[in-house]
This record gives sequence, C-alpha cells and structure tokens, in this order.
Amino acid sequence: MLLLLLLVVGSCATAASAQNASFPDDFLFAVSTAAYQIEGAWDADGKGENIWDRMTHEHPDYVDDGSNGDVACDSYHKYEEDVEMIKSLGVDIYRFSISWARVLPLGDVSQVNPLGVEYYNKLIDLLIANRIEPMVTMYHYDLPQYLQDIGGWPNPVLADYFREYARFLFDTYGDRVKWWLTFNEPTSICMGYGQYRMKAPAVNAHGFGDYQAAHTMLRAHAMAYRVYDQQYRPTQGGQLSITLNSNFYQPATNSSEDIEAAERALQFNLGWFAHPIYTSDGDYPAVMKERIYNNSIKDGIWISRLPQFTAQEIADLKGSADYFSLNHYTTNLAEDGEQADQYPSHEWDTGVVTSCDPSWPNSSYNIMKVVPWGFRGLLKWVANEYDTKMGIFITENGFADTGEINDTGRQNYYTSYLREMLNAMYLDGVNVIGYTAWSLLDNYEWMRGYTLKFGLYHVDFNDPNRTRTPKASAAMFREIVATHTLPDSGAAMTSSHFA
Ligand code: PNW
Repeated sequence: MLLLLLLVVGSCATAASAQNASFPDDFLFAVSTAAYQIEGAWDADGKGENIWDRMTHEHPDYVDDGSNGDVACDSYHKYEEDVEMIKSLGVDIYRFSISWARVLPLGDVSQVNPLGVEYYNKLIDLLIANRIEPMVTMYHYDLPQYLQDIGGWPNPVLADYFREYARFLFDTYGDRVKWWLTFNEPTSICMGYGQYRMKAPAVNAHGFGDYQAAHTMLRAHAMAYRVYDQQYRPTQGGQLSITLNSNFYQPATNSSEDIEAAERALQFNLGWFAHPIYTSDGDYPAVMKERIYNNSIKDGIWISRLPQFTAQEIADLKGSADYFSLNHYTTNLAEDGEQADQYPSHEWDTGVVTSCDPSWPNSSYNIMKVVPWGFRGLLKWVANEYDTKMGIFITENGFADTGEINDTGRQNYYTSYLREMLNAMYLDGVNVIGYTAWSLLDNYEWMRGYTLKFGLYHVDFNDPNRTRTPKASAAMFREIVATHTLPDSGAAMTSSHFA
C-alpha cells in the first residue's frame, strides 16, 4: 500500500519537476556499513583483538549503554541475508570495511588468518554475483590492539604497517575490488587520541597526539596511494580515495569575525586532510600552520604541536585521490571565540565557538540537527576550494532515531538532503557522482552503543537471530534508486515538516 502511494507520488514529481528532481542516468547509489559496527564474531575463527574490543571490554562505562560489538548484527554469519537486502534496494555499490585484525591478527603480514580472508572473499564474490560493486574501506576505526600497544597512530611507524596492510588487500582482493578507501573520517580517528572518551583507544593526548595521529594517517594514505598507482592500477584498474567528513559551518552573524570563524572551522576540520591532497599548494592549510605554531610558541614549546611534512611527503600527498569521498550529516553555527574543554587542543587552536540554531529540527542524536541547506552549502564550499573534477562521491549521509519501522523522520531527512544535493549539482554546478545512505541496517553506534539507529533495515538486538525488517525508508530509497527521481518533496523542503 505504502509502496503504491510512493509510486503515485513519485510519478507526479517526475511530471511536475522533472528537471531538477531527477538524477543523471549514470549517477551511482550505494549503502554503507563498517566492520566493527555490524560483524560481531569478535574472537571467532582466529580474529585478533582490536582497540574497540579492548576498550569496550575494559571500560563498558565509556559506552552509553555499556554495550559492545561482540555480536552486533552478527553479519559475520548473516552476510548472505545482508546481500539479499542490498540487492532488494537495487543499489549499484555496497560500501563496507575490512577488519584489519580479522585478516592480519597482529597487524603485520607475519600471520595471515585464512578464515578471515575467506569471509571477505565470500562477501565480495556474492556481491559481484548479484551485480553489486564492492567499495572497500580499509580502516574504519578498528586498529589491531598489537599496533596500539606500540602507540597507535601517533607512532610514525604505523604508516609503514598500513602500507603493507594495503598491499596485502590489493594482492588479495584487488582483482575484484575497484573502489578503495584508505581511512574513514580521519578527524574522528584523531578523537581517539585527542578527545578523551569520544573514540577508542581513549588516549588523553589533546592538542598533540591528535595532530601526530593525523600526520601518520596522511603519510600512510599517500604511501598506499603511490603503491596502488605504481604497482596495481596498471593491472587492476581501480580507483582509490580517503573518506573525509565535515559539518557545514554557517557564520553565526554577518560580522567579519564570524565569517572568518566559519571559514576557519572548515579549514581546521575538512581542510586538515583535504588541503594536503586536493590543492595545488598541498600541505596543511596556512591558517592551521600559523595558529598552532603561534599557540605553541606562546606556551614556550620549542616547536609547533602541528608536525611538518618533508617536501617529498607534500609532493606524494598532492593529487593522491581518484575521487573525492565525503561524509556529511549536519551543520553548526560558528562564532569567533575560544571554546575548549581542554587545553591545549584542536578546538582551542581552531578558536571557534560552535552552536546550533534552536529552530533546527532534531534527530535522536543531539549533535546532529536536520539542516538540509547546509549540505548544499558544504558542497559549494568543497567545489570552490578543491580540485573536484574527478567527482565527489557522498559516502555517508543519514539520520538517527530510536529504531521505528515507520520512520518518517528518516524519509524526510533523505528527501530533503537529496533535494539540496541536486540543487548543488544543477544550480551550482557541483560534480557529484554518487550518494551513499548510512546505513544499510541498524548497528553499533560507537560510544552511543545501541541507543541510536541509522538503518534502512531494523535489527532486533534482543533476538539471538538478529532478525532484520525493512523500514518505510527502505521502500522509499528503493523507489528513488529505481526511478532516479525524488518523490515530490515540496512538503519536506519546509523545516516545519520535521517537527
Ligand atoms: C560517522 N558528526 O561518524 C561514521 O563514519 C559512522 O561509523 C557512524 O556510524 C556515522 O557517522 C553516524 O554517527 C560521524 O559530528 C560522527 O556530525 C560524528 C559526526 C558525523 C559522522
């Protein structure tokens, strides 16, 4: 019945606003997940321990509901059902991540876990048999504990470990995987070293460990890119990128201070990783180098807390991506000023006070308000600032609720965000080539445990079978993918629709 209704509404929309409610014929649709959030089987079949296993077992109090990913959606055992669901949505691509410690339990190639390797072989083969292209994230937060024991990402040697892990993945899966992503949201990974208890491994080294971790990951990304480019691309012919995430930052007032603050927030978050890769100058954004150096000197430190690249590293990083992979969820207001729970810190160095407009509709995640126009604003900013001629692929976008099947909030979120993305494409000329919904199914939401749900499919976490049930948004997303057209979302455009 609902489907019928959506079909009718969908075809009206085509007639009324065919021009800007339709996606280009070759536009790609995808759904996304990550290993620790869905697989479970945390110690099955020879998998090694990673930093999320360790932290959630030793400190359940760090997670809102004291939970962990030991079982999660049990996708290690239920991947066939997951592929059925992906197929039923009709998407072109499935973006998932590989658990490093499942394939290399110690983090290096001295020990390969054949059953772990086999799991991803079976998943990839089944996807391809169903004409779904795999898009593989190499690292979605789950570092092998063995590598954390030598310091984790702040230790520069991890770049070499990562390069060898990447090489192992190209050798093992690169004949079939044509879409690669090195890191998911490196700014979020840095929180594990800079914003205590926001992410594993919950190391409290704010304003220093986070910059060091970022530096190692950027070097690691460039190494993996150069290895792929020189040794694998000629025979495998795939594309490689890094997934960056950003909120949009809107100046809180029209003052030049706040306008500069919004720009600075974008440079300190997205620019931190995008500037070295996607600009002709390369290196970190000038505003970061200057502010962090000045703050360090003021504190009597002999050297900037922001590390320096060598000329060779700057050159290797420039242009080290074949497409621009971007995750986006929400928008903040930006005001010039100092706000930081800790000193020194990335927030302190940024010098921006962020907030939300009270009129912005809520989701169930307090940090994620529903602000569709911010998506268009961010896309315009990215296209202006960086080289995006190879195309922007939205690799995550989604809405948190508490798991209802009739998820109108999620339906409104997707239609309004997609409409603003189309506006960016057709009205602003931004080159977006694909869009990925986060997430295929309800899953383990990191420090929020199982209290928040992002899935197109509901998962019953009280049922040992982890039964999956499609939500209303799954039917809607299927329609959008099938018709390459948005349902008539005139109503969803107005913010009152979300109330
Ligand atoms: C992403 N924000 O993280 C991650 O890639 C996913 O693993 C996660 O499940 C998903 O978003 C939902 O949280 C984010 O502050 C964390 O806007 C925070 C933000 C955005 C994305």
